[in-house]
Amino acid sequence: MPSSTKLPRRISLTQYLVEQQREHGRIQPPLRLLIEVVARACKRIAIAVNKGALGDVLGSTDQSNVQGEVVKKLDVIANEVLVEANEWGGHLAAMASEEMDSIHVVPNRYPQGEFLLLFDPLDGSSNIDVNVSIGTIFSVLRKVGHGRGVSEEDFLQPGKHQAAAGYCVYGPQTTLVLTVGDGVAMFTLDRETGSWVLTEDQVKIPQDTREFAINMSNMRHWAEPVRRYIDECLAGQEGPRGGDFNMRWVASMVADVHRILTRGGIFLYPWDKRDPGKPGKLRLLYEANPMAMLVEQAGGMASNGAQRILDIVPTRLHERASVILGSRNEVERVTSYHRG
Ligand code: AHM
Ligand code: MG
Repeated sequence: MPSSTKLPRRISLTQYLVEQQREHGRIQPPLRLLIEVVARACKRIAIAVNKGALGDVLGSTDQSNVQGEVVKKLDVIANEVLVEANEWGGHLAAMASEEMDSIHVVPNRYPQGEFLLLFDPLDGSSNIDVNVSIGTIFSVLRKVGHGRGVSEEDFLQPGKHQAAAGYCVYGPQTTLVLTVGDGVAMFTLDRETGSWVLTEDQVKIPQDTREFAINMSNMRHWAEPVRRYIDECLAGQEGPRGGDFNMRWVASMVADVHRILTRGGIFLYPWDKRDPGKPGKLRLLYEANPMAMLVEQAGGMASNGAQRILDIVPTRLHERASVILGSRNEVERVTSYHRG
């Protein structure tokens, strides 16, 4: 008898989502469609990122965005890809993006759905031209009121109400990381077949870590609790922590958070004294919230020093937040220094 060759069981993103729908009842078909459309858009962005100089996608435009930052060509391309891919499917009411001053309501010619999609189309913009990992971050909310009208106010929900969140990192591998509220799953893009393959499920962040990520050049501006925490890490074996710490800073939040989800660590982009009225650098709704949901779903912690990031009630679409996230015991330590 010929022995049968068994193919390794590969679970695709579609299959994972169908199982989330069918077996766990966690998501409904419109949310499944939404996530698949975002994932498909990320594939297109990955192709543009990979082409680099050959695709004439590097460099800056002559515009700046609502945050006053110079807009790179890939920021614009990624934003357009995400908007175009998502506006016609009937699953969305509106979108918001780091690269758009105000919300983009689904045009009247398309049916309107119950979800709101928020994204940073190309995070880590300073790394685009130097061939270092960058990514797309996204967050999904439910529109609370019924009827066709949708306004910026509908987006001002605390992160704990996110229906799904994730990011795609364009690095040596293209990886989609997703939560629909049932843990964190990672999918690697198989370039030959064009499909997202589940390569990690129920990701768990180790509770302890000896690795921190922070932009050290801002040290002189930090608040006392952050300074104390990093000083203690730097003191190493001879200091109060009794052990050496390592520093890693990619300057792409997606890449830094991906490392933390993979092997633990703590990431800080805290409030600092340069502009005291500004809560931090990173944007709450489409950077801090989706990352906080992923980190919490993986057993980690995400705080702004005073409260859980997912509990912050936003007052503005492009609001910023102080961000401290990652391995639970280290984030807990930094927040205890803030309380002290
Ligand atoms: P961006 O969305 O304009 O790319 O800015 C966000 C990025 C994060 O990815 C990263 O953590 C941080 O800004 C890097 O800041 P810095 O330039 O201070 O290193
Ligand atoms: Mg960005």
